[in-house]
Amino acid sequence: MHDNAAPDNDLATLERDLLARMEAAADEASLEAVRVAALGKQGSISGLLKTLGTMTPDERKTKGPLINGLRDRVQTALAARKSTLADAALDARLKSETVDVTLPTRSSPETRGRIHPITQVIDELTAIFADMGFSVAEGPDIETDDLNFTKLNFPVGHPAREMHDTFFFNPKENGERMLLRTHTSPVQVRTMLAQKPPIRVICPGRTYRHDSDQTHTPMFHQVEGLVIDRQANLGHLKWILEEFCKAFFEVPDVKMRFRPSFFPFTEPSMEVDIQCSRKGGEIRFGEGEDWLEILGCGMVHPNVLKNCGLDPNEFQGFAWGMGIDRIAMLKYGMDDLRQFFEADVRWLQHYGFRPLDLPTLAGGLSS
Ligand code: 2U9
Repeated sequence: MHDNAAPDNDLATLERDLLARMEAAADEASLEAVRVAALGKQGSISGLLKTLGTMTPDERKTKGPLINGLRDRVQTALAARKSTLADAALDARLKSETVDVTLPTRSSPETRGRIHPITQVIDELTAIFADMGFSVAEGPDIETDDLNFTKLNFPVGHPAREMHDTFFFNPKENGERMLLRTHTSPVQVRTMLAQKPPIRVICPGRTYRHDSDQTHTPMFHQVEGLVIDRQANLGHLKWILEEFCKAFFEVPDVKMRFRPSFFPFTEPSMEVDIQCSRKGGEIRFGEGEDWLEILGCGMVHPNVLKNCGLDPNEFQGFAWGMGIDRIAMLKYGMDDLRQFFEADVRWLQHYGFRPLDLPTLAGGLSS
């Protein structure tokens, strides 16, 4: 027998010892320590395997299978114990990390936020008029006197200018006075100056007048529409407004009433009422015998066409305007306009809209 070679009974002891340590290992880390002690670089079995090289061929013939057999059995036992420990660890984790699927989900900021009713109504208007072939035009809040008044046929010094309760800026050195636009009409003027007919635009946006009570705020929102073509007429205007009212108030039919009125920029001019019922303090559209004024409209005045570079003998058109805040209040039942602009999150939680419920004609405007 070679000096280095372990006697057979030592191999049996080593095997028993390793198997006992494997059994005693309570987790995968302790088992790994047993593996390193046996099969690592300095491990007991690795040491035995190294002695094979120093043995005589006869000795190797007898000891080789014994040592290799020991290594194989230890490796198999290690793998079996490892899998048992892994299963036990997984069981323990599954027990401690149970998920209660009945718990409510935590809402994320993008679902917790709310869309302001004005934004919602502008999105609704845009969806309705886009479906009828209109595009959306925007312009600056600070305007020139020329675009806000003069081009729209408000003669200089005319009392209609005063009726708009305009916020003026201090005059510039050249005497020109800028102002906060009193209506979105200058956007249509800009569109007519920049584009050739046919024109079909809606212009939603902020407007400003010196006025404040339950139904007026110094800043409010309007949407105006404009169609310019060779043949555009009041029949087309009536159809567009009827389709708009049905879609916006989400009713299958609505009666409308056109009353003569006056605006400097349209001739003839009309105010439009829609049919409603007011039973129990609640307004319903598309039914009842009452009327509610919702917008103004008319054929674009020939002077306005001329001022915007169009020949009134060649082109004609119609326009309308309405207060967005007012139709939002009518549709969604708020009674004080001032609350729209108080930035009170409790009000917004109540009256606001979910950010991912975008209004579409197919999917519903306000579902
Ligand atoms: C151009 C030509 C014509 C826009 C129009 C009205 C009638 C109207 C009011 C409704 C309620 C404003 O918010 S409100 O106070 N507007 O009644 N607006 S026609 O006419 C135009 C605009 C631009 C170039």
